[in-house]
Amino acid sequence: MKNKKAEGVKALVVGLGISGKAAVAMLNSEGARTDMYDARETAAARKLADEGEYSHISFGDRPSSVKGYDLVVLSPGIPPQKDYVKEAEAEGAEIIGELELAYRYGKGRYVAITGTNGKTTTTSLIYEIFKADGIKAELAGNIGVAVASKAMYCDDDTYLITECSSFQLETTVNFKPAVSVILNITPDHLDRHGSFENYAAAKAKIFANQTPDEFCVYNYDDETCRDLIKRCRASAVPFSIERELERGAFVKDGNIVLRDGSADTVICRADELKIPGPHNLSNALAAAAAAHASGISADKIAEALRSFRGIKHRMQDCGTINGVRYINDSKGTNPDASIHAVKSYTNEILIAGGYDKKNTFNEFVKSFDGRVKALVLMGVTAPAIKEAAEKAGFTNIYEVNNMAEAVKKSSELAEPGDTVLLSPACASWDMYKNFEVRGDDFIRNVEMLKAEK
Ligand code: UMA
Repeated sequence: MKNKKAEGVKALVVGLGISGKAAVAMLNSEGARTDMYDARETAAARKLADEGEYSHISFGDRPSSVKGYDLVVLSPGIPPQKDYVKEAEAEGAEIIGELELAYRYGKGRYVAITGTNGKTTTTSLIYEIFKADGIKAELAGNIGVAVASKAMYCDDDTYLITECSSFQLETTVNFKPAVSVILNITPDHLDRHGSFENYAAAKAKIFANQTPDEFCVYNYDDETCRDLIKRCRASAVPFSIERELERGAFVKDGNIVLRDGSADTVICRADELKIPGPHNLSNALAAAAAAHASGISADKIAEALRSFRGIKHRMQDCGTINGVRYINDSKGTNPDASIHAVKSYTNEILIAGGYDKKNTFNEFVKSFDGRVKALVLMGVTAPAIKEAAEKAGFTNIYEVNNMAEAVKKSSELAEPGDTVLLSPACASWDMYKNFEVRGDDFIRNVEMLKAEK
């Protein structure tokens, strides 16, 4: 009979979305007694409670009780600073997140990827490389798949290629990936973490438990990454699009090169990549270094790098109408991500604005630099972006109420040869459930425009 690792454990799972549901399933299969709580009473949560063998479910401002738990498992969207979480801790509960739970009670080896931007692209690319080599691998994490839902069913030889957000890393304790990757760290989620230092510290937890027989791939071009890595005990593998390195991944004579000791291995030409922009070259170097550290051969890495076409909602080409290209970069959920997108095109009609994460927009507006012809704004941050743009001398600004108006206005403003770019520089949560729904709304409106023309 299966040895149940959580036999006798009394647990509370907080949040019943993608992560919470998987956490409940894992805890129950490992023999824990699991209570559940969600601020919102939804039909789905009710169904969970009615159909399962769960002990207790509560809804509302706080769980009905926080006493008597050994373990409280937080969904990533729940800040550990919440009063009731602190109270549960004071009552003796250990507080962890769903990633830590999956690591403790599940199986698999982890390649864990974090960074402010490029996580999803790099995670997908690493996954494609592993697949090209015939290695058992699963995509997991912030990419939209609860880690527990994969770690529960896989075997010890399966690689869990896991996208890790700062929210997920913040609540880890023992998490120890075989390979960690830090892509870049620029201000984001400051409303949740309180300061840039706290945010960077959450990201650094990705390598906190690693030892010299494991690898940490990091961006040598990013000062914060270089700084953080001083605290890392894993074997550090830098990558750079700016310089040749003594060790690691970089570009030499137009080739992507991996240097290991004195040996250089050419992977492929940088211009063979199908994903645009310098940031994607950086992502490709990170993926190549992570795959190489996992023992994958140069030709398999090259095969996947050459064929990878990118993913939905990240600078996704939605087609050309009357000579105007429409690009969906709904995943541009912070200024830095959108700066990369803005810098990848010219003659742009830019659609931006959304949920207020307390980011500033001065750098974002600076990146317009002759590339952006008109700015179409929507969402809560529209006034803040407008103010930053006007301060920088950019005045061709239009405010709209929704995506339909944004796409319509942009199509009226655009001339053949222009690019209409949705890259909001903000999360979507003021108007949408998530960035995918926002991107789908953009695509739907572009499709309607196509049908009209
Ligand atoms: N809830 C509460 N109290 C709160 C907040 C939320 O009870 O104070 C409840 C909600 O009512 C809801 C549930 O918690 O029922 C949602 O939990 P969640 O917000 O943690 O979301 P999940 O559905 O579990 O999805 C999470 C990640 N969401 C967040 O980090 C906000 C998903 O990342 C991730 O794909 C998924 O786990 C699987 O790992 C999304 C995201 O926006 C894409 N991530 C941020 C980003 O990329 O910038 C970090």
